[in-house]
Amino acid sequence: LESQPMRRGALIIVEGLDRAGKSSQCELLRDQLLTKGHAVEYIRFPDRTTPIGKLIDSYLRNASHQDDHSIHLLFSANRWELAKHIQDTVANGTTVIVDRYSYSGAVYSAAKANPTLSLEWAWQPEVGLPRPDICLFLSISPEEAAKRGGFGAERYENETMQSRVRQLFGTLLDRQRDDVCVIDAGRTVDEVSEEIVDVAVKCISRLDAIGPLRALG
Ligand code: Z5A
Ligand code: MG
Repeated sequence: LESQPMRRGALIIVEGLDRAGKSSQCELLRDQLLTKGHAVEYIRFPDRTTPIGKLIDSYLRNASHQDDHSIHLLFSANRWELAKHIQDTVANGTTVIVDRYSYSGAVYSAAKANPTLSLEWAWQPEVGLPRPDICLFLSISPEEAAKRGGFGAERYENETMQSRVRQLFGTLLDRQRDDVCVIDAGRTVDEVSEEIVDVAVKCISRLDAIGPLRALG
């Protein structure tokens, strides 16, 4: 019997504003892909379980202070510590779904309007990380997001940050537009999920044309 060559998994990033439904949709996508017979792993950033992740968690809960550049590099380091795992998992045929990634990383830090922390500066530590085969950006209006509950108690959950984040996401996603698919996340959970599963399945079927996992530039 001739053995089939091993097909790699896809790297699917889910991004978006607060309360856009990223985590809900990542779980639904994982379940749908599993039902269709794909091997899937779901990871989220920040990964608050690692030693670096614990520093990030403390910072986000306002339990500790960090210099803006320093915390930015910790968020990035939190991705680098999982980069090899993502590469190996994808190479072994498992599709990896990631809840927030470098896009959130660059945008939230740049939204602080620190004069020495531009979007360009913030993107640099992300260069070389595994590049998504597709980045699904869950787009939602401030009005629609507000209907899903008020701001939480974490550091960036306020109006000023959120409106800057919205604007910066626009700039960054335009620059990375080859990888991005914008999803209208203001619809019902099921409507959004149906489109996401459809885009993800198409992405998985295109992997032969894409070739091996690429790196962010
Ligand atoms: N951050 C950073 O600064 N740098 C980085 O590198 C990274 C992150 C990776 C914590 O992230 C903070 O870290 C975040 C960015 C920063 N700061 N802020 N602000 P996080 O991912 O841990 O944050 P989160 O609290 O888990 O996610 P979220 O954005 O607030 O929510 P979500 O995952 O997009 O949504 P959800 O939890 O799936 O749903 C929210 C609610 O809406 C929930 O009650 C759902 O039941 C409801 N929902 C979901 N979908 C729908 C629809 N379609 N209709 C109606 N209601 C819905
Ligand atoms: Mg979430």
